[in-house]
Amino acid sequence: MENMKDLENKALAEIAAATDLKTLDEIRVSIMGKKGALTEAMKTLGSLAPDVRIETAKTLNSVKANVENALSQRKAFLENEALNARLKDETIDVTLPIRPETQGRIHPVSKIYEEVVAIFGEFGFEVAEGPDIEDQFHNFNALNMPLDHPARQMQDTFYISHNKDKPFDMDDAYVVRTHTSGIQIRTMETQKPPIRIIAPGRTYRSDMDATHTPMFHQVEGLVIDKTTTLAHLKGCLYDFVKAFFELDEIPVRYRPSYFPFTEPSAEMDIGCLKTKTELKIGAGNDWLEILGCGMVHPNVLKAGGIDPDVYQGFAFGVGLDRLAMLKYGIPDLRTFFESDVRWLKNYGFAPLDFSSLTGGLSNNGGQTR
Ligand code: 2NL
Repeated sequence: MENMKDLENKALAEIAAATDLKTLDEIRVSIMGKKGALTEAMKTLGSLAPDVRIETAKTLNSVKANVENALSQRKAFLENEALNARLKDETIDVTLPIRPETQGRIHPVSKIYEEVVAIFGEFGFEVAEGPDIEDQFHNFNALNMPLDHPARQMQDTFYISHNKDKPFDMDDAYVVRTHTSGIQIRTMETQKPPIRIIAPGRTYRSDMDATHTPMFHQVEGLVIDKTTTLAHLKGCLYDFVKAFFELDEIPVRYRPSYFPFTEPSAEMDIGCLKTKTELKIGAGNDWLEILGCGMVHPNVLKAGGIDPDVYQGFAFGVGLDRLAMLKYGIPDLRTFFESDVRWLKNYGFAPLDFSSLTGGLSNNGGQTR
Protein backbone atom coordinates (compact mmCIF):
# COMPACT_ATOMS: atom_id res chain seq x y z
CA MET A 1 0.00 0.00 0.00
CA GLU A 2 2.98 2.26 -0.68
CA ASN A 3 0.99 4.40 -3.12
CA MET A 4 -1.56 5.12 -0.35
CA LYS A 5 1.20 6.52 1.86
CA ASP A 6 2.31 8.65 -1.09
CA LEU A 7 -1.26 9.83 -1.53
CA GLU A 8 -1.42 10.81 2.13
CA ASN A 9 1.87 12.72 2.02
CA LYS A 10 0.87 14.50 -1.16
CA ALA A 11 -2.51 15.41 0.30
CA LEU A 12 -1.00 16.69 3.55
CA ALA A 13 1.44 18.85 1.60
CA GLU A 14 -1.34 20.26 -0.56
CA ILE A 15 -3.51 20.96 2.50
CA ALA A 16 -0.65 22.76 4.23
CA ALA A 17 -0.12 24.87 1.12
CA ALA A 18 -3.81 25.78 0.61
CA THR A 19 -4.37 29.50 1.20
CA ASP A 20 -8.15 29.64 0.86
CA LEU A 21 -11.22 27.58 1.79
CA LYS A 22 -12.20 26.91 -1.82
CA THR A 23 -8.87 25.27 -2.64
CA LEU A 24 -9.10 23.28 0.58
CA ASP A 25 -12.49 21.94 -0.41
CA GLU A 26 -11.24 20.99 -3.87
CA ILE A 27 -8.50 18.95 -2.20
CA ARG A 28 -11.11 17.26 0.03
CA VAL A 29 -13.24 16.32 -3.00
CA SER A 30 -10.23 15.01 -4.94
CA ILE A 31 -9.48 12.58 -2.11
CA MET A 32 -12.75 11.81 -0.36
CA GLY A 33 -15.40 12.90 -2.81
CA LYS A 34 -17.52 10.35 -4.73
CA LYS A 35 -14.74 9.86 -7.27
CA GLY A 36 -11.86 10.75 -4.93
CA ALA A 37 -8.66 8.70 -4.84
CA LEU A 38 -9.37 7.31 -1.38
CA THR A 39 -13.00 6.53 -2.18
CA GLU A 40 -11.89 4.62 -5.28
CA ALA A 41 -9.35 2.67 -3.22
CA MET A 42 -12.07 1.80 -0.64
CA LYS A 43 -14.19 0.34 -3.46
CA THR A 44 -11.46 -2.23 -4.24
CA LEU A 45 -11.49 -3.68 -0.72
CA GLY A 46 -14.24 -6.18 -1.49
CA SER A 47 -12.18 -7.88 -4.17
CA LEU A 48 -9.14 -8.44 -1.97
CA ALA A 49 -8.21 -11.64 -0.10
CA PRO A 50 -9.39 -11.48 3.55
CA ASP A 51 -5.95 -11.10 5.18
CA VAL A 52 -4.81 -8.45 2.68
CA ARG A 53 -8.20 -6.75 2.99
CA ILE A 54 -7.77 -6.21 6.77
CA GLU A 55 -4.32 -4.68 6.39
CA THR A 56 -5.38 -2.51 3.46
CA ALA A 57 -8.48 -1.32 5.30
CA LYS A 58 -6.35 -0.34 8.29
CA THR A 59 -4.03 1.68 6.07
CA LEU A 60 -6.92 3.33 4.22
CA ASN A 61 -8.66 4.24 7.49
CA SER A 62 -5.48 5.71 8.87
CA VAL A 63 -4.96 7.76 5.68
CA LYS A 64 -8.58 8.90 5.86
CA ALA A 65 -8.26 9.93 9.52
CA ASN A 66 -4.99 11.80 8.94
CA VAL A 67 -6.29 13.64 5.90
CA GLU A 68 -9.56 14.55 7.65
CA ASN A 69 -7.65 15.81 10.63
CA ALA A 70 -5.34 17.94 8.48
CA LEU A 71 -8.31 19.30 6.54
CA SER A 72 -10.23 20.38 9.64
CA GLN A 73 -7.17 21.97 11.23
CA ARG A 74 -6.30 23.87 8.08
CA LYS A 75 -9.97 24.91 7.73
CA ALA A 76 -10.06 26.31 11.26
CA PHE A 77 -6.80 28.16 10.63
CA LEU A 78 -7.99 29.69 7.35
CA GLU A 79 -11.36 30.68 8.84
CA ASN A 80 -9.63 32.38 11.74
CA GLU A 81 -7.31 34.21 9.35
CA ALA A 82 -10.30 35.38 7.26
CA LEU A 83 -12.09 36.64 10.39
CA ASN A 84 -9.02 38.56 11.57
CA ALA A 85 -8.60 40.13 8.15
CA ARG A 86 -12.27 41.18 8.16
CA LEU A 87 -12.07 42.64 11.66
CA LYS A 88 -8.99 44.61 10.64
CA ASP A 89 -10.67 45.76 7.46
CA GLU A 90 -13.90 46.85 9.17
CA THR A 91 -12.32 48.76 12.04
CA ILE A 92 -14.28 51.94 12.88
CA ASP A 93 -12.64 54.88 14.60
CA VAL A 94 -15.55 56.08 16.73
CA THR A 95 -13.63 59.23 17.66
CA LEU A 96 -13.77 60.53 14.06
CA PRO A 97 -16.32 63.31 13.37
CA ILE A 98 -19.64 62.16 11.87
CA ARG A 99 -19.86 62.13 8.10
CA PRO A 100 -20.87 65.51 6.69
CA GLU A 101 -23.55 63.91 4.49
CA THR A 102 -25.57 62.75 7.51
CA GLN A 103 -29.27 62.96 6.66
CA GLY A 104 -30.77 63.27 10.16
CA ARG A 105 -31.73 66.68 11.52
CA ILE A 106 -32.67 67.99 14.94
CA HIS A 107 -36.27 69.29 14.94
CA PRO A 108 -36.53 73.06 15.58
CA VAL A 109 -38.69 72.42 18.68
CA SER A 110 -35.99 70.13 20.11
CA LYS A 111 -33.42 72.81 19.33
CA ILE A 112 -35.46 75.52 21.07
CA TYR A 113 -36.02 73.18 24.03
CA GLU A 114 -32.25 72.66 24.37
CA GLU A 115 -31.68 76.41 24.17
CA VAL A 116 -34.27 77.21 26.87
CA VAL A 117 -32.88 74.50 29.16
CA ALA A 118 -29.34 75.81 28.59
CA ILE A 119 -30.37 79.37 29.52
CA PHE A 120 -32.40 78.56 32.64
CA GLY A 121 -29.82 75.93 33.64
CA GLU A 122 -27.25 78.72 33.67
CA PHE A 123 -29.62 80.75 35.86
CA GLY A 124 -29.71 77.91 38.41
CA PHE A 125 -33.07 76.33 37.50
CA GLU A 126 -33.61 72.59 37.57
CA VAL A 127 -35.66 70.73 34.95
CA ALA A 128 -38.73 68.98 36.42
CA GLU A 129 -40.81 66.39 34.57
CA GLY A 130 -44.27 64.89 35.00
CA PRO A 131 -46.92 62.75 33.29
CA ASP A 132 -48.67 63.71 30.02
CA ILE A 133 -51.88 62.22 31.43
CA GLU A 134 -52.95 64.17 34.51
CA ASP A 135 -55.73 64.03 37.05
CA GLN A 136 -57.95 67.09 37.18
CA PHE A 137 -56.62 68.15 40.56
CA HIS A 138 -53.09 68.71 39.23
CA ASN A 139 -54.23 70.11 35.88
CA PHE A 140 -57.10 72.35 37.07
CA ASN A 141 -58.28 72.43 40.70
CA ALA A 142 -54.86 73.11 42.23
CA LEU A 143 -54.40 75.94 39.73
CA ASN A 144 -57.35 77.90 41.05
CA MET A 145 -59.48 76.79 38.11
CA PRO A 146 -62.91 75.94 39.51
CA LEU A 147 -65.24 73.42 37.85
CA ASP A 148 -67.09 76.10 35.87
CA HIS A 149 -63.91 77.67 34.45
CA PRO A 150 -64.18 78.07 30.64
CA ALA A 151 -60.83 76.34 29.95
CA ARG A 152 -62.26 73.14 31.47
CA GLN A 153 -65.01 72.91 28.84
CA MET A 154 -65.06 69.93 26.49
CA GLN A 155 -63.94 71.84 23.38
CA ASP A 156 -60.53 72.81 24.85
CA THR A 157 -59.53 69.78 26.85
CA PHE A 158 -59.09 66.15 25.81
CA TYR A 159 -60.65 64.01 28.53
CA ILE A 160 -59.71 60.38 29.08
CA SER A 161 -61.96 57.87 30.79
CA HIS A 162 -60.02 55.78 33.28
CA ASN A 163 -62.80 53.52 34.53
CA LYS A 164 -63.98 51.19 31.76
CA ASP A 165 -66.73 49.73 33.94
CA LYS A 166 -68.54 53.06 34.40
CA PRO A 167 -70.14 55.33 31.80
CA PHE A 168 -67.99 58.35 30.87
CA ASP A 169 -68.04 60.89 33.68
CA MET A 170 -66.30 64.15 32.80
CA ASP A 171 -65.78 65.17 36.42
CA ASP A 172 -64.01 61.90 37.22
CA ALA A 173 -62.01 61.59 33.97
CA TYR A 174 -58.28 62.17 33.50
CA VAL A 175 -57.04 64.72 30.97
CA VAL A 176 -54.02 64.98 28.67
CA ARG A 177 -52.41 67.99 30.32
CA THR A 178 -53.43 71.36 28.86
CA HIS A 179 -50.29 72.97 30.35
CA THR A 180 -47.27 71.69 32.28
CA SER A 181 -48.42 73.39 35.51
CA GLY A 182 -49.24 70.00 37.06
CA ILE A 183 -45.51 69.29 37.16
CA GLN A 184 -45.05 72.39 39.31
CA ILE A 185 -47.89 71.46 41.66
CA ARG A 186 -46.24 68.04 42.07
CA THR A 187 -42.90 69.75 42.80
CA MET A 188 -44.53 71.96 45.48
CA GLU A 189 -46.09 68.84 47.02
CA THR A 190 -42.76 67.04 47.30
CA GLN A 191 -40.10 69.76 47.73
CA LYS A 192 -39.60 72.47 50.30
CA PRO A 193 -38.87 76.03 49.10
CA PRO A 194 -36.70 77.58 47.85
CA ILE A 195 -37.94 76.14 44.55
CA ARG A 196 -36.45 77.13 41.23
CA ILE A 197 -37.61 74.89 38.37
CA ILE A 198 -38.61 74.86 34.74
CA ALA A 199 -41.23 72.37 33.59
CA PRO A 200 -41.00 71.62 29.86
CA GLY A 201 -43.18 69.18 27.97
CA ARG A 202 -45.89 68.29 25.48
CA THR A 203 -49.29 69.84 26.09
CA TYR A 204 -52.65 69.22 24.43
CA ARG A 205 -55.68 71.30 23.54
CA SER A 206 -58.49 70.79 21.08
CA ASP A 207 -57.52 73.51 18.61
CA MET A 208 -56.18 73.57 15.04
CA ASP A 209 -55.19 76.42 12.69
CA ALA A 210 -51.97 78.04 11.36
CA THR A 211 -50.82 78.93 14.88
CA HIS A 212 -52.46 76.14 16.91
CA THR A 213 -52.00 72.37 16.84
CA PRO A 214 -53.74 69.86 19.16
CA MET A 215 -50.32 68.92 20.56
CA PHE A 216 -47.81 71.66 21.29
CA HIS A 217 -44.85 72.31 23.60
CA GLN A 218 -44.59 74.51 26.62
CA VAL A 219 -42.05 75.48 29.22
CA GLU A 220 -43.32 76.84 32.49
CA GLY A 221 -41.09 78.26 35.20
CA LEU A 222 -41.62 78.53 38.94
CA VAL A 223 -39.60 80.33 41.62
CA ILE A 224 -40.71 80.25 45.27
CA ASP A 225 -38.92 81.71 48.24
CA LYS A 226 -39.71 83.94 51.24
CA THR A 227 -38.72 87.18 49.49
CA THR A 228 -39.39 86.48 45.80
CA THR A 229 -40.93 89.56 44.14
CA LEU A 230 -42.22 90.89 40.84
CA ALA A 231 -38.84 92.59 40.39
CA HIS A 232 -37.18 89.15 40.36
CA LEU A 233 -39.68 88.00 37.73
CA LYS A 234 -38.89 91.01 35.52
CA GLY A 235 -35.12 90.62 35.88
CA CYS A 236 -35.23 86.90 35.22
CA LEU A 237 -37.43 87.14 32.12
CA TYR A 238 -35.49 90.10 30.73
CA ASP A 239 -32.25 88.12 31.00
CA PHE A 240 -34.01 85.17 29.39
CA VAL A 241 -35.23 87.01 26.26
CA LYS A 242 -31.83 88.68 25.80
CA ALA A 243 -30.05 85.32 25.98
CA PHE A 244 -32.65 83.59 23.83
CA PHE A 245 -32.62 86.13 20.98
CA GLU A 246 -28.86 86.58 21.40
CA LEU A 247 -29.07 90.35 21.79
CA ASP A 248 -27.25 92.69 24.22
CA GLU A 249 -30.34 94.85 24.64
CA ILE A 250 -33.98 94.37 23.81
CA PRO A 251 -37.02 96.59 24.54
CA VAL A 252 -39.60 94.85 26.73
CA ARG A 253 -42.96 95.79 28.21
CA TYR A 254 -45.46 94.10 30.48
CA ARG A 255 -49.20 94.34 29.84
CA PRO A 256 -51.67 93.53 32.63
CA SER A 257 -53.42 90.24 31.92
CA TYR A 258 -55.42 87.52 33.62
CA PHE A 259 -54.58 83.93 34.49
CA PRO A 260 -56.47 82.11 37.26
CA PHE A 261 -53.17 80.83 38.74
CA THR A 262 -51.34 84.17 39.07
CA GLU A 263 -52.13 87.52 40.70
CA PRO A 264 -51.12 89.96 39.42
CA SER A 265 -50.76 88.52 35.90
CA ALA A 266 -48.99 90.00 32.91
CA GLU A 267 -48.01 89.36 29.33
CA MET A 268 -44.50 90.20 28.25
CA ASP A 269 -43.89 91.82 24.87
CA ILE A 270 -40.58 92.42 23.13
CA GLY A 271 -39.79 95.24 20.69
CA CYS A 272 -39.63 94.37 17.01
CA LEU A 273 -39.89 95.69 13.50
CA LYS A 274 -42.53 94.16 11.26
CA THR A 275 -42.18 94.65 7.52
CA LYS A 276 -44.12 92.92 4.73
CA THR A 277 -41.48 90.23 4.39
CA GLU A 278 -39.53 90.24 7.62
CA LEU A 279 -39.74 90.28 11.38
CA LYS A 280 -36.72 91.88 13.07
CA ILE A 281 -36.53 91.34 16.81
CA GLY A 282 -34.92 93.87 19.16
CA ALA A 283 -35.61 97.08 17.22
CA GLY A 284 -38.48 99.13 15.77
CA ASN A 285 -41.84 100.41 16.93
CA ASP A 286 -43.88 97.20 17.04
CA TRP A 287 -44.45 94.79 19.92
CA LEU A 288 -44.57 91.03 19.91
CA GLU A 289 -46.19 88.97 22.66
CA ILE A 290 -43.69 86.45 23.93
CA LEU A 291 -44.94 84.89 27.18
CA GLY A 292 -47.38 85.02 30.10
CA CYS A 293 -46.33 85.43 33.71
CA GLY A 294 -47.31 86.61 37.19
CA MET A 295 -47.00 86.15 40.93
CA VAL A 296 -48.26 82.73 42.03
CA HIS A 297 -51.83 82.99 43.37
CA PRO A 298 -52.03 82.25 47.14
CA ASN A 299 -54.66 79.57 46.45
CA VAL A 300 -52.17 77.76 44.19
CA LEU A 301 -49.45 77.83 46.86
CA LYS A 302 -51.98 76.46 49.36
CA ALA A 303 -53.02 73.67 46.98
CA GLY A 304 -49.34 72.71 46.65
CA GLY A 305 -48.97 72.55 50.44
CA ILE A 306 -46.99 75.80 50.76
CA ASP A 307 -47.98 78.48 53.30
CA PRO A 308 -48.78 81.70 51.36
CA ASP A 309 -48.23 83.78 54.51
CA VAL A 310 -44.57 82.68 54.57
CA TYR A 311 -43.73 82.13 50.91
CA GLN A 312 -44.39 83.87 47.64
CA GLY A 313 -43.26 83.22 44.11
CA PHE A 314 -43.43 83.99 40.43
CA ALA A 315 -44.31 81.80 37.48
CA PHE A 316 -44.34 82.03 33.71
CA GLY A 317 -45.37 80.01 30.70
CA VAL A 318 -43.95 80.14 27.20
CA GLY A 319 -44.84 78.22 24.05
CA LEU A 320 -41.80 76.49 22.54
CA ASP A 321 -43.39 76.10 19.12
CA ARG A 322 -44.19 79.80 18.97
CA LEU A 323 -40.60 80.62 20.00
CA ALA A 324 -39.33 78.36 17.20
CA MET A 325 -41.59 80.09 14.65
CA LEU A 326 -40.33 83.52 15.76
CA LYS A 327 -36.63 82.72 16.06
CA TYR A 328 -36.31 80.67 12.89
CA GLY A 329 -38.97 82.34 10.75
CA ILE A 330 -41.24 79.31 10.24
CA PRO A 331 -44.67 80.53 9.10
CA ASP A 332 -47.10 77.63 9.71
CA LEU A 333 -47.20 75.65 12.96
CA ARG A 334 -49.06 72.73 11.37
CA THR A 335 -45.97 71.90 9.25
CA PHE A 336 -44.01 71.20 12.49
CA PHE A 337 -45.72 67.86 12.98
CA GLU A 338 -46.16 66.61 9.39
CA SER A 339 -42.90 64.62 9.52
CA ASP A 340 -41.86 65.86 6.07
CA VAL A 341 -38.11 65.23 5.68
CA ARG A 342 -37.81 68.04 3.12
CA TRP A 343 -39.20 70.46 5.73
CA LEU A 344 -36.83 69.08 8.34
CA LYS A 345 -33.88 69.42 5.97
CA ASN A 346 -34.76 73.08 5.52
CA TYR A 347 -35.60 74.04 9.10
CA GLY A 348 -33.78 71.36 11.11
CA PHE A 349 -30.37 71.51 12.73
CA ALA A 350 -27.19 69.48 12.34
CA PRO A 351 -26.82 66.65 14.85
CA LEU A 352 -24.34 67.26 17.67
CA ASP A 353 -24.97 71.00 17.39
CA PHE A 354 -25.18 71.57 21.14
CA SER A 355 -26.72 74.67 22.64
CA SER A 356 -24.82 76.51 25.35
CA LEU A 357 -24.58 80.12 26.45
CA THR A 358 -20.80 80.15 26.08
CA GLY A 359 -20.53 78.06 22.90
CA GLY A 360 -23.18 79.97 20.93
CA LEU A 361 -26.83 79.24 21.51
CA SER A 362 -28.23 78.70 18.04
CA ASN A 363 -25.17 78.98 15.83
CA ASN A 364 -22.44 76.58 16.83
CA GLY A 365 -19.38 77.91 14.99
CA GLY A 366 -21.37 78.41 11.79
CA GLN A 367 -22.29 74.72 11.69
CA THR A 368 -25.99 75.28 12.19
CA ARG A 369 -28.40 73.57 9.73
C1 2NL B 1 -49.03 81.39 28.79
C2 2NL B 1 -49.19 81.64 30.21
C3 2NL B 1 -48.49 80.97 32.36
C4 2NL B 1 -48.14 80.10 34.55
C5 2NL B 1 -48.27 79.91 33.19
C6 2NL B 1 -48.14 78.86 36.66
C7 2NL B 1 -47.94 77.61 37.22
C8 2NL B 1 -48.14 77.47 38.56
C9 2NL B 1 -48.51 78.53 39.33
C10 2NL B 1 -48.70 79.72 38.71
CL1 2NL B 1 -47.92 75.95 39.28
N1 2NL B 1 -48.51 79.89 37.41
N2 2NL B 1 -47.95 78.98 35.33
C11 2NL B 1 -48.24 81.38 35.06
C12 2NL B 1 -48.47 82.45 34.21
C13 2NL B 1 -48.60 82.24 32.86
O1 2NL B 1 -48.59 80.70 31.02
O2 2NL B 1 -49.50 82.13 27.99
N3 2NL B 1 -48.33 80.33 28.42
C14 2NL B 1 -48.06 80.00 27.06
